[in-house]
Amino acid sequence: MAESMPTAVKDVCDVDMLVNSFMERMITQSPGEREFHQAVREVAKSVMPIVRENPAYRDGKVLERLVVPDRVLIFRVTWVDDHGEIQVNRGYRVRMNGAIGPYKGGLRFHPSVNLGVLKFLAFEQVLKNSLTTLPLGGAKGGSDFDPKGRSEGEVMRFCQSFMSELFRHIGPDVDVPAGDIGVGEREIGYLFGQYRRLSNCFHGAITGKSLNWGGSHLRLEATGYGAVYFAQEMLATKDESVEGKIAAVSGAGNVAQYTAEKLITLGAKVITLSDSGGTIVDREGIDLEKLTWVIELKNKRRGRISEYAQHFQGVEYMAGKRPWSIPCDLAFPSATQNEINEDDARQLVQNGCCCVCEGSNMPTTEAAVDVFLNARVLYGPGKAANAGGVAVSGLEMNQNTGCMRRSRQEVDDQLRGIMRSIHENCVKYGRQDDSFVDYSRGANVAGFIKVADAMLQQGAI
Ligand code: NDP
Ligand code: 2IT
Repeated sequence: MAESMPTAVKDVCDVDMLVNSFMERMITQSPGEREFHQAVREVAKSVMPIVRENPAYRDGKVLERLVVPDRVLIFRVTWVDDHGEIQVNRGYRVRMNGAIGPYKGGLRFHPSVNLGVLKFLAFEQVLKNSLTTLPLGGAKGGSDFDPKGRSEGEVMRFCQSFMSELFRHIGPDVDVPAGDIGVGEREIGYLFGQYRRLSNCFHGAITGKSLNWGGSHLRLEATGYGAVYFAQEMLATKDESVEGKIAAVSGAGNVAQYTAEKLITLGAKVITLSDSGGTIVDREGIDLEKLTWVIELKNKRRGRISEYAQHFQGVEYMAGKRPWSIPCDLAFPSATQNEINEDDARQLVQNGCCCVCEGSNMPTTEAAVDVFLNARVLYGPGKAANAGGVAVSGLEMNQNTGCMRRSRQEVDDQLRGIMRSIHENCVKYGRQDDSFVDYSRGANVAGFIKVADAMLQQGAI
């Protein structure tokens, strides 16, 4: 049967077989870690042809090594709530790969956090950090602590207890955490305060710090702005721009807020935001004034997005729903993983969406990615499109080392330059024979080659 197949078809079958057997082994070694398996499969499909053709990668077992963390820290976080009751959470730091620089990646505080989720995030981070052009290894950490409904005092005590263990494992040349879901400016402040107290050092062991104590201009905005810059680059390949386009954004946190702000500034009409309760649809468009209200609602009052529909007129609230049924030209998933499924993807395509740009990490399921690629939609995967956040973290690190601060304009220019170079790299490795760019493949291959080469050069470790 295989012998009568055309060479190209046989090639695809061979690669599929290699991916399947690699995945089987990998799943046996890390059972039950569903999101991690999903993230690895997506990358393995892209890079397997290169591994197969390159004996150094194959014999060096680079892919096999990449899916086993360099080290995993798991620790107990004990703290006392406002009622005097002892609470116990789990803390984690997954150091996935340190071949190209000190470990770097955010901390997530959310009840859904477990080892598998953090391994998927750390794995994505390795390739993302490689794409940024900066010398950063990949890690992720966090806790199953849920900040929702907790008082300021409880959040502070939790952060202090978490850092009381983590502080001995991090440092500016070792491992540099930052924010992610549930870890924003407030939590970074408490975490850094405790780090400084215990380590007796004031240096850049954490990024996302406030501007007046070592932070960088634009770190707060960087992920959202970077995602829009990446969308601009993708659209430019079709002589298109974001101006005048209708955009659906999911989430209402850090990434969603600054994605929306940049889109509005560039003349797009942003019509949705969401949180874990549901989606608001404002067909008039969310302007900068309304967005300032949302930022105050989410960052200060810590309220629900449903309140937007009560506060502003003519706004629909879709309880328990995500934004993807609403017709739009551009989609910016910016909340969490697996928030676009196959049906959502079909609906987006049917409604004429031409560009999907991922602010969140792995928001699109495997089947949904295939829908976008088959429909020839401009699809910017998270590890490329949301790399602006960690890139400006890298710039914060080198400003800390040099005891200096770059201007907002300088950082913005660097961020744009980095997003442009990530886009170029994706095009280089992702362009197909029909000239369609598979950005997912491009990002995976470009990110992989740099880390794989460093691993080979550093020997069997
Ligand atoms: P925030 O905590 O600031 O905001 C998260 C938003 O997503 C909230 O609106 C939250 O709603 C919603 N959300 C979280 N979990 C779920 C869920 N399970 N179902 C539905 N909605 C959910 O986090 P960020 O904005 O920082 O992060 C958003 C995404 O961007 C994540 O995937 C993160 O990994 C990624 N990212 C973040 C970067 C950063 O620098 N912060 C950098 C690169 C990527 P609710 O308040 O109801 O929970
Ligand atoms: O997913 C991510 O890239 C982040 N949460 C940011 C990591 C960082 O170190 O700034």
